[in-house]
Amino acid sequence: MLIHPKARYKPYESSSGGWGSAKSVMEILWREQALIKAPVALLKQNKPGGFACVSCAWAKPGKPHHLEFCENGAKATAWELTSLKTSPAFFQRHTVSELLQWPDYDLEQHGRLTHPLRYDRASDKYLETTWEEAYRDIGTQLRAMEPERVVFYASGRASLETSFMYQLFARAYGNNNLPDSSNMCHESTSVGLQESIGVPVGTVTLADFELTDCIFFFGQNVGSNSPRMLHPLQEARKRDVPIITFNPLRERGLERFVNPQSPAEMLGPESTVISTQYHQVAIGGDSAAVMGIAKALFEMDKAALIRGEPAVIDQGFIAEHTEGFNEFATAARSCEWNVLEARAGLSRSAMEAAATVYARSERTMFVYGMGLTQHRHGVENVQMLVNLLLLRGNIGKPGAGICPVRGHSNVQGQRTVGITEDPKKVPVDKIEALFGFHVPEKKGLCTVDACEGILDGSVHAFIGLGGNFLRAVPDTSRMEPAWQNLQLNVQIATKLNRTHLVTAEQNWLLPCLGRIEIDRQNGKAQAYSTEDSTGCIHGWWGNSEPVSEHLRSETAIIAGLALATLSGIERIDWEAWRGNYAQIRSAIGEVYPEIFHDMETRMWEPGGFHRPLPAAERNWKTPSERAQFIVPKSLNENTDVNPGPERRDVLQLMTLRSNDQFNTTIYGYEDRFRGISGTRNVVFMNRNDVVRLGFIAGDWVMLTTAVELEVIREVGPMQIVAYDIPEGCSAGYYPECNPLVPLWHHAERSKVPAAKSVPITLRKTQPRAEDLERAVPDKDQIQ
Ligand SMILES: Nc1nc2c(c(=O)[nH]1)N[C@H]1C(S)=C(S)[C@@H](COP(=O)(O)OP(=O)(O)OC[C@H]3O[C@@H](n4cnc5c(=O)[nH]c(N)nc54)[C@H](O)[C@@H]3O)O[C@H]1N2
Ligand SMILES: Nc1nc2c(c(=O)[nH]1)N[C@H]1C(S)=C(S)[C@@H](COP(=O)(O)OP(=O)(O)OC[C@H]3O[C@@H](n4cnc5c(=O)[nH]c(N)nc54)[C@H](O)[C@@H]3O)O[C@H]1N2
Ligand SMILES: [Mo]
Repeated sequence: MLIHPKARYKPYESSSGGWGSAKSVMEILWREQALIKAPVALLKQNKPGGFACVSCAWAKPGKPHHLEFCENGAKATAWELTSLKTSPAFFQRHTVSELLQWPDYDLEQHGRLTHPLRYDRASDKYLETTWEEAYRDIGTQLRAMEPERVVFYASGRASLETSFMYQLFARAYGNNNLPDSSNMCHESTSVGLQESIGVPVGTVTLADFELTDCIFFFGQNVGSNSPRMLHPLQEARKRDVPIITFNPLRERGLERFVNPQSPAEMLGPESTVISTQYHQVAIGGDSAAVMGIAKALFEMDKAALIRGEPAVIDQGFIAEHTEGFNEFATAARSCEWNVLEARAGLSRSAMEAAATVYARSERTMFVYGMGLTQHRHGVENVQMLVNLLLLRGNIGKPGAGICPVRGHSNVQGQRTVGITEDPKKVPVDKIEALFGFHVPEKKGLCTVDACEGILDGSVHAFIGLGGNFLRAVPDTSRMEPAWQNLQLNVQIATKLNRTHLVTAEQNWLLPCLGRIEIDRQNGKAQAYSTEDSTGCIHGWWGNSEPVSEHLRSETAIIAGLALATLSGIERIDWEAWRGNYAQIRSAIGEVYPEIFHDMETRMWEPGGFHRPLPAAERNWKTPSERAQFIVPKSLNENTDVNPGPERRDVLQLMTLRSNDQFNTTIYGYEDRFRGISGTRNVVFMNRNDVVRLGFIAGDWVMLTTAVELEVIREVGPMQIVAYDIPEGCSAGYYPECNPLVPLWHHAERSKVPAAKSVPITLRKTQPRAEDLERAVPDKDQIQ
């Protein structure tokens, strides 16, 4: 186990990137004992002929940098190529009950899973099994179940080939129960953009970054979560492109950047200022802020017309391409500045400053992440961005558009090839004609629905294609006991995590190859493909020897399960597909010819091939065939959990990633840019709130959800860190804070858990012995 360094809080003074980044990479290579394999692999990361980074979904350029990876991509590679192993001998030494006490970090840090395992209740241990036994027994059990009671979850990593097979497996088995991590992430984007501009994905590509003259950034922590994007941002800044950021926290990566791959920058004093305006919007205040900017634009437009100057609002574009403008204009004009100021937590001048720069630019793009989507009004937040872009014709021209920054490296691609609970979003006719089985009409379960089904006992079995479902979902303290009533828990995974340890009646742990490993089928190395955040589809090869000869590829595992489960009436040659992935790609091309025709050659184009994006050509696939202005129902976040103005003890909590984690995978206890070291048990608060609520920085507190008090939702002890965050707002780490998020508190329509706006109260408590040993609040923390 990790010996925790002393916990420490010290504000970070340097830029993002830079020497801190280089040091952090070396540390993890050392710890994972991956110093030999990983550096060789890193040279091939995100390169033609190499492999797609297993970390984020950011675009891969056609002409890559010498080292096309970032600090966190390097950590992800080291994490996967580790020499450490979690073998059957490990499970002989530790019971599952014992492992349940281990923190997430320790579980994964122990290394890669090496053998297929079956849980044995008598000894409370995972025991080695064979692939034949696993397929046979799981198949027998699935055949005996009602298909509607089985869930097929996918975390967003698996390749297009694997994902395509997986959704066919679920549908041929008899359901559309295909929740995926996107249900907790950018589903608000898929719903919002589809309605507004007729595509479920962003319209921006890397080429647009070279042409843009203004970038707005909402609720995305680029320095930690998509650091490779700092390169195009830095380039844009060198061209003097303004970058206007909206984020409650002052995130280091959005402030200054030193390119760790540039010797001149590493040795010199210069760093690039990233954000030219930084607006610390209140949590959930973005729609109000954007409405304020729109209102300012209307006022500027009116003034310009009176002075005989060029218009600010692009009436020509609006008349030709949009619908709903008048309603939106009326709504924006009728908003009161004082209401907008209160909701956004920003001054009118701040909103006007942003509007002024926006009005000056010709080609603006809006970039955003979880700070917008994971709210009660996540869908409307996304649509508000579109409204503002449409006012100046900023969709469908070079250098402009909307850019959701996706999470998992193939999460967007999984949707493209059919991983969705909604059969209306897949070409049912083609699937039925080609594969000879009936696709169930009934809508399946998304993530929140699946959780409800687990809680009410209607879901009986769970298959996980990667991920750590039980840690990632909301309301984890309620979910874990209910999970134990499942009859079957099958997890295809690379490393051990908590979802494998909270046991159902029957549990199987099926270890798979990672993306960086060579996947040989019938003696031949297989290529595979993924789609990045900008809709580009790339082919890849793994290039490291697998850590264990007992691993199977995800594709082979799904074929094995399908062969053991399905009746055989479907015309899918699982054996042939498993032996040659080109055949899967050819089937994908037949089901989705507009996107994937000639994929076998096109996926090797430098930078990948771009999927058709009608909105980027101003071809609007909406019912009205126009881009839609959509007036939000409310500018008030959290209409479902609003504690009321009299509850001054309630803070809004956002749950965030540190710089040392990939989702529930914890690489370490350093959140360098936020100055946190050695711990994750902290809550960030405004200094005035700390004092006003009767605490001092460094105090230990329990956090409790401030609604539905009959259900106890509590985490802690957490240590208070006084931080530069707006009053009334607070922040803690995901997944530690997930028990605080009520399952029903999710975005309307997209059902993305509202993990960024949880009302909480704090209660002073005593630290545990192990907390005390580590906790040393900095002196400057104590008022
Ligand atoms: N290294 C690393 N990379 C990752 C991941 C990882 O865990 N580690 N995860 C991957 C995945 S799956 C995803 S989805 C992405 C997530 O990447 P992000 O979208 O950056 O997600 P978060 O870390 O949750 O942080 C969201 C940001 O939103 C801000 N924020 C919170 N609430 C609000 C709000 O109401 N308004 C505004 N304007 N801002 C707000 C927070 O301060 C924070 O800076 O990254 C992907 N890449
Ligand atoms: N409170 C709160 N909750 C959140 C969020 C938040 O911001 N706040 N963010 C949400 C978001 S955006 C997301 S995307 C979800 C993430 O939810 P998930 O995708 O379910 O979780 P991960 O942590 O990415 O999954 C990690 C596990 O994946 C397995 N794994 C890694 N690589 C591979 C592989 O190549 N193949 C296979 N088969 N398995 C692999 C490993 O066993 C590892 O333990 O969490 C969501 N939950
Ligand atoms: Mo995500």
